Amino acid sequence: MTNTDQSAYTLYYWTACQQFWGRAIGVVLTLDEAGADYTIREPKDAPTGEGEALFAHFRYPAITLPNGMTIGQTPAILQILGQTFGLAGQTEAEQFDCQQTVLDINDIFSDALSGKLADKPERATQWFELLSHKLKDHRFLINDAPTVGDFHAVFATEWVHRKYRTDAYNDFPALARWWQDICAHPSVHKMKNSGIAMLP
Ligand SMILES: N[C@@H](CCC(=O)N[C@@H](CS)C(=O)NCC(=O)O)C(=O)O
Repeated sequence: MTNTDQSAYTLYYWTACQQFWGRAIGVVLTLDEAGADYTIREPKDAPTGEGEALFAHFRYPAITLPNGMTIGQTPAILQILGQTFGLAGQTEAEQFDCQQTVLDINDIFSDALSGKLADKPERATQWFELLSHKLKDHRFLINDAPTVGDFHAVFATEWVHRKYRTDAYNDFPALARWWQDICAHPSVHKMKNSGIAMLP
């Protein structure tokens, strides 16, 4: 990360990620993994031109890309960055899988946040079985290296632990192994030891 306004990417998120990483977790991990040149600023600093106002510029993260466009919606941002940096699968099949996986993960996050996982543990089991299946033949969710799917899953898992169960993956050995591996991955290890809270 740099602190100049000349960065190729400018991410806008609450507190400029000085107090918590929150929904920016996957985006920041992706930028770090790629070694991208980026700055994080507060939402009040986001562009307010006509185009930006049209995409409901009150929910963040949003990111200004090197081409000058400012984009919102976390899964869309992850998709763009993943494609740009080769962190969204290598083969066509992996890339398609990665697109679905990011949205699956987003649903798991929503179910955790809304209390649906706690209300219906069988739903949690279905999700965790699906993720375990994705891990059947490789170390991370799409292949043997982390992708935007894994980085977004760090965010979702933090919410699963907070709103459902801290031992949620204990009955799912592949998922428990994945969590250990992704937490030991350098960009994730750095974030989790940053002194900044993962969630608000
Ligand atoms: N669908 C959007 C939702 C973004 C969102 O709700 N962000 C929250 C912070 S994590 C926010 O900015 N909330 C402020 C508000 O809703 O006014 C995404 O996935 O990025």
